[in-house]
Amino acid sequence: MKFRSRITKPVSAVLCVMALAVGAGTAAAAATDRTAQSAESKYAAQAKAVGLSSRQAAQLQDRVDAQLADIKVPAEQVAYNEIRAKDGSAIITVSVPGVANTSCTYEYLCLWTGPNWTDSKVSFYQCRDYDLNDYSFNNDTLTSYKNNQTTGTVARFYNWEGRKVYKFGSTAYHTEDSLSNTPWDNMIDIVDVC
Ligand SMILES: [Ca+2]
Repeated sequence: MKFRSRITKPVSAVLCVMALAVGAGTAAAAATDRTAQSAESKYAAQAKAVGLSSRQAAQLQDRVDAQLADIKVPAEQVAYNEIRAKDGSAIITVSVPGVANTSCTYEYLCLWTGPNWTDSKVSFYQCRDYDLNDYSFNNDTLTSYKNNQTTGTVARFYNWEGRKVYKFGSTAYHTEDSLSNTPWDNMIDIVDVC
């Protein structure tokens, strides 16, 4: 007991100071909480609008959170199933059961992990190399894509074999419903968008 009380006092003094510090930060924290809450309720309303139950919406939000944690570039959630790279270079769309997500915005190169433009999707905009793994679109999972960039724009697809190895190209407008018809299904690691 003696040992315990000897350390308890300084510890409680520290806790007291910490509590004061927390108190000072409370107003700012509350404001942040309110912002987060209103975003959460906005996304929950969007999920409800496409027919998801509260439980499904919560499960989807968990998946969005997991993908946000997995993305290696600065990014933020911008819709109930959508994450955007803060530099505008990419949009990640989390798949929603029962909600078709086969579209590809004009001037984007869109990739999907599933055949026929299903499952996880990422849309790239900038003319540069993208390492798929940086965008929570795991390496070796690309199966379908749409190249909806301006007509004639060429996207190039690479496998990592100790170095970047070119596998195939795609000239807009062009779509591939399944790479399982090719030698390159679940292989690509790097895409040079344009
Ligand atoms: Ca690979």
